[in-house]
Amino acid sequence: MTNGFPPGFTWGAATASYQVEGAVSVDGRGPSIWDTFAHTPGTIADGATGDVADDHYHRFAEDLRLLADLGLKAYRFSIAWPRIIPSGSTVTNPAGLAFYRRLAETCLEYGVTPYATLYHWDLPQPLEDAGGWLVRDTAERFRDYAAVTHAALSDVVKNWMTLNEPWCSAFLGYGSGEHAPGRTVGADALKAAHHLLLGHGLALEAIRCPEGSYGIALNPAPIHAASDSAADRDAARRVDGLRNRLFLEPLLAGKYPADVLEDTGMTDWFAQFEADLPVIGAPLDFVGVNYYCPTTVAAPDGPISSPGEPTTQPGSENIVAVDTGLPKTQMGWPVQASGLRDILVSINKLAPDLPLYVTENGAAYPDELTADGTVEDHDRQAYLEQHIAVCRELVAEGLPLKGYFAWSLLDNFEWAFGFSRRFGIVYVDYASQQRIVKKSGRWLQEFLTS
Ligand code: IFM
Repeated sequence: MTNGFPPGFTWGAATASYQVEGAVSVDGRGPSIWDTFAHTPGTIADGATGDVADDHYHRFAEDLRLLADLGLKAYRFSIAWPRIIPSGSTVTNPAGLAFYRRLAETCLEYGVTPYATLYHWDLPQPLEDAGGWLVRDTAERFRDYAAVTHAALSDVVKNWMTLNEPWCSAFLGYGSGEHAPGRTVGADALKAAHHLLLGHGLALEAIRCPEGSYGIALNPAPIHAASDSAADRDAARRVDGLRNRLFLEPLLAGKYPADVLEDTGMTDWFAQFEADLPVIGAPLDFVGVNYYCPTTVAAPDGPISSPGEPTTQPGSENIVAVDTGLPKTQMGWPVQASGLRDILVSINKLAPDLPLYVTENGAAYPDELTADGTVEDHDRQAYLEQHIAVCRELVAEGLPLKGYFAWSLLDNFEWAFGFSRRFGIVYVDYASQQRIVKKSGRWLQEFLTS
């Protein structure tokens, strides 16, 4: 037992391609929707782009050394589709595959198990130009990309995730427009969600082999009603439907939640695609949970819906998030570790024997590099301690929780927030690209090695 965790429990840290790699025009990489979006004025808080980011493309060996020194035994990274198939379809770029082979081989050299995610949001721009996740063809192209990538790397990478947080791709990308590609039609978010899930299912069909382990990383969150009133409880049902059940039910129970399709006026649209449900709901080897915070919601005073607004809540546009007084991270996200328990237990109820991983967990705080070169991020350490304690309790209770990945190994490009939010257990000085292990990283190291 390591600090109350069984010996086989996986400890890792995670990153994602566009957030850390940089080198956006190197070795034949094509443009992704995030290149286009970040270069569009007004989209990113500090006007930043991922052009250089952490320069992980060139520094991955140093970063992996650091990860291994921290006592971590697994690295969750994502593969950039536009490095592998720059135009999105047909022509494969051997240099892209070679990069991820070097990355995976370096992991193995350092005793670190690679966990690869095939899609952490960098859709090749030509596919967005052809309709993006609003068209079925993108799901099919994703299957082809997954097949080529898996065939080339499955001797060195055994753990695969198809998608990262399809809720974000669909609802932030196509509903609210806060993320690439920046589209803002509520109903489109649901269409995108279906094509993402279909892409997941088709990819799984194409890559699954007995030696590998295959899953998906979701970002479910507990949704609480602000009061016991029927209106607030209905608001919570609606938001829970969009955030959680729209993804968990087709994946784990083979059906879409009827109430969500009804609330959003999408019942007829989804009815055309019933035949996709067995593909989407094919058995998984694990589900990854990216957990940050719970949400509490209340019904609006007026009408629940204002169609036509940019929104992450189609059919429930006017539902409001309520501040319950919990401490918050720099993202404004309330800190409540028991939410991790709630979400893991609820997934376990849907799929009792399915192995679960916490594939992301962490917090942004305004870190300061002190004059003596340290980052004393007590809040982040406390956040990690509290959430890891919940994992320990759940494992002791017999929940099939198999691993925990901190988000993130490195400070990085936090999407619409640019570099203004730091989630790393390792500080990155973006000007010099120097890496400095934060106090939270040292704490984790001690926790894992003591
Ligand atoms: O940085 C993101 C990551 O890309 C996906 N999950 C949430 C993180 C923090 O916002």
